[in-house]
Amino acid sequence: MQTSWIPFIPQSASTVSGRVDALYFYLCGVTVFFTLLISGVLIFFVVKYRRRSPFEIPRPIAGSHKLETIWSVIPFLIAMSMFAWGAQIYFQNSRPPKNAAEIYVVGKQWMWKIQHSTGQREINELHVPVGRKIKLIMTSEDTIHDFYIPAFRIKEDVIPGRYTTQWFEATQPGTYHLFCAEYCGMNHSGMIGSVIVMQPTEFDNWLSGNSSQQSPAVAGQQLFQSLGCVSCHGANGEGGRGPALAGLFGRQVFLTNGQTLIADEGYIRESIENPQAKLVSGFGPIMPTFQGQVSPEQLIEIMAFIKSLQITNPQQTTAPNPKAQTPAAPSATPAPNKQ
Ligand code: HEC
Ligand SMILES: [Cu+2]
Repeated sequence: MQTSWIPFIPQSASTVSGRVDALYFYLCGVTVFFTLLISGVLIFFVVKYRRRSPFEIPRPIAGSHKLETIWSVIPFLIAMSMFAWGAQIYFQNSRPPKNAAEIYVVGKQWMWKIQHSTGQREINELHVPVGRKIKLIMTSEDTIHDFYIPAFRIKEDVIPGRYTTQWFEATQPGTYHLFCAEYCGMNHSGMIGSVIVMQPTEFDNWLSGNSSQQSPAVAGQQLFQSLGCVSCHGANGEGGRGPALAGLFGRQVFLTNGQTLIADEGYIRESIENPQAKLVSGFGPIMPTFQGQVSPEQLIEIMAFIKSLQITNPQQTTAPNPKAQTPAAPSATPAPNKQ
């Protein structure tokens, strides 16, 4: 593992890490500047206004509106510059680009389980190509964990019963630290791993090296049948007693209570575990709950199947790595049925 030329600062190896560092140096610069300024002025005044005779009475100070305005407005502007700069990086970091390749992460005491969209699985290791946008969709099987890659300057909580995402684009091949950054029990300190950034061609070879594995979308399709979802949603998610699921992901959903929302991972999970919570307009509360019947990893597979039912979207076909995309063609037809 390489380190950076500045002590204590991890190597910088993603497209956002330079921006995070710039903000960090700005904060340090402001802090150092004012520390020196204030202590310098303090020492200067101590000497200049020292008491020279025991009977000396200083001139009373009436106050100055001009000075007070200056020392309020300047710090305010500096604080706002920190806020605006930080918010900008935060927004950029928290909105994964649409064409990013998806990788699923499940945290568990005390390991990271990772699955690529081709079905390739790994534990405590994350292989990614250099120069491609990667979106991590993360959940936990037990307690709260936190997926932290210092060299990429990204860090996000991984929460049971919820999906959180983060994204990055690695800029340099190499091996980097992966940590759990949320105390999660006895072996928390052992919940570490490595991120291996490879050249795209090398990565593609690695990814296809174990092609016997089933992709999450295909496994999800089998669950969709064995759990009986097909009886209401149709074998290809075309709908029936339940709403059509093709094209659901990212689409607007109208609810019985008049509200609308965009179907994301969290909504789909809730629809499966607690279907009565948000009823789709035009349908009754007939869907049974599947809470406790599907593991977090199976939920991810069902989700991958529902996503593979997307209606053709031109942006998907221009994704940099068709292999890392959903195995089923991004169209209204389902993943190839293996049975
Ligand atoms: C008894 C019929 C039935 C079964 C079985 C069933 N569903 Fe549903 N499902 C419905 C109905 C009706 C709705 C709409 C009302 C609601 O939101 O609960 C729905 C809603 C949904 C939604 C939200 C759809 C939208 O347009 O927002 C998802 C996702 C979903 N179901 C997935 C599943 C999955 C996955 C399974 C199998 C594990 C399953 N369903 C099993 C009837 C069913
Ligand atoms: Cu942990």
